[in-house]
Amino acid sequence: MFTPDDTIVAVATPPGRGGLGVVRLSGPQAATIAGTLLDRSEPLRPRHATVARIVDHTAAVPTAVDQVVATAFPHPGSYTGDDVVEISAHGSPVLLGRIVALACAAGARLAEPGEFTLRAYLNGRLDLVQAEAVADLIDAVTPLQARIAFDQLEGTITAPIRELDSQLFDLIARLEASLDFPEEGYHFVAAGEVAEAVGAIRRQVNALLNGAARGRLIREGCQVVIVGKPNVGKSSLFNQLLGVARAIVTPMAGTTRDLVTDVTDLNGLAVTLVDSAGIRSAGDAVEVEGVARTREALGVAAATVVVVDRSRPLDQEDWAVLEETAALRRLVAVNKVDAPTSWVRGSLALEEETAVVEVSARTGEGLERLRAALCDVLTGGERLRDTPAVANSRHIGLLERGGEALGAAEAAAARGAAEEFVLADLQRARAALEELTGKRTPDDVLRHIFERFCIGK
Ligand SMILES: Nc1nc2c(ncn2[C@@H]2O[C@H](COP(=O)(O)OP(=O)(O)OP(=O)(O)O)[C@@H](O)[C@H]2O)c(=O)[nH]1
Ligand SMILES: [Mg+2]
Repeated sequence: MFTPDDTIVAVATPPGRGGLGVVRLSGPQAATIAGTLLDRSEPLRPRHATVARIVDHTAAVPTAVDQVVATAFPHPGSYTGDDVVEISAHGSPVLLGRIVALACAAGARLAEPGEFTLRAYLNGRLDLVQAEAVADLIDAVTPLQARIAFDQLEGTITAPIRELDSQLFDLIARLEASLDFPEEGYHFVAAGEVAEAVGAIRRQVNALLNGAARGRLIREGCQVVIVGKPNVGKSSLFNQLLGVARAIVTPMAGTTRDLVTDVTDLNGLAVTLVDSAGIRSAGDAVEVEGVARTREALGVAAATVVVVDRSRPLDQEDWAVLEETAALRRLVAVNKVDAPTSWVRGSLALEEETAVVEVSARTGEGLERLRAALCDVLTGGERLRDTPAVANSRHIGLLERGGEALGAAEAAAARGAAEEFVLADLQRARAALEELTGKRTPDDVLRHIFERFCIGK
């Protein structure tokens, strides 16, 4: 995986047909290989879009394959930090495949998934946090996810970590100097000063972790299950929230028998909505299995929407569902408010803090309120627009590890422990930060991170 000396090639645009498709070459031979594919005698002018033809010289009679625009980006000022040539061809998988094959015949190797970004990291164009941001940006399904990923690419983590690392480095150097010249009895840094300096760094690490839980929720998305007794309008509500008629809706109780899932953008959160079989004790074998699956989904969901029908009296089955979900993070949707009312809201007898929203899955009334209330339940009421810096569990784990080591160093310094002890904790903190940015990251972690990419990225 870590062989940066050869020249790699891949289609950089998604599979399928389009107006354009881009083939990317990266490595020391990129310009030479592109030269053998293009019908031009002189080399490509750096950073200039050049119209040219791709010619297949491996055929018995050289044949033109496509008209393209080729751009050369000499090292080190390219995406990967290698010499790069990008060839914009017409977006046909047949053509693009042929161009890649011709590049391979001329000496290139097919790129592994994520290898372009891996090279950018190995060549120091991006640190590890930024390389991960590229993957997140490509994978984003909501604009908010894309924004957090782009901020991360722009350095919301990289810049403060670099600053913290240099503060740590300075402190470690002064402590080591004090250790190296003990006989002078001179300390390059006073004991009280050490505790204070470490405390300042620790607080900066903690500040980065502010909103980390919300960041993770935005980045990873979450699952929300819609439950209720049969026929209350779960599937209707599910379809409304998705904006498409995904699940079957009928007037018969027991319509939905299996879990139906789909992803929706809930005010910026990527929420996997799960429509479930109505919870009731009677029913055939299929329904029993459906209810078992509903209970399983309830176990892993971040939140639950309990649907009740206001056009019919509440009954034992409603109470059973309300009781079963009482300990979960939930919201109660009082559905069918367009129909004549059969009971008043107070009849639910819920504790004060449970969010109750009146909706009509038929008319769409109250749907925006339901979305907002669900978002509040998921985020604990924190505003999603204030985007947190940290969203990735790897980053959160390492920052916590760093913060913990700094806390230990601070405590050791405060009680006047020998420099060696303080230093050991500071080195641990520094190692955590260096693993975060990839200055010192084990190969298996790197492999795991770059596996997420697909070919051409
Ligand atoms: N008047 C009115 N009828 C609704 C509303 N929501 C759903 N219905 C009707 O209620 C019936 C049941 O709706 P579904 O969405 O299938 O209910 P469900 O909870 O998924 O039912 P099961 O899958 O059988 O558990 C259908 O006839 C819907 O048209 C609403 O807001 N107002
Ligand atoms: Mg249903």
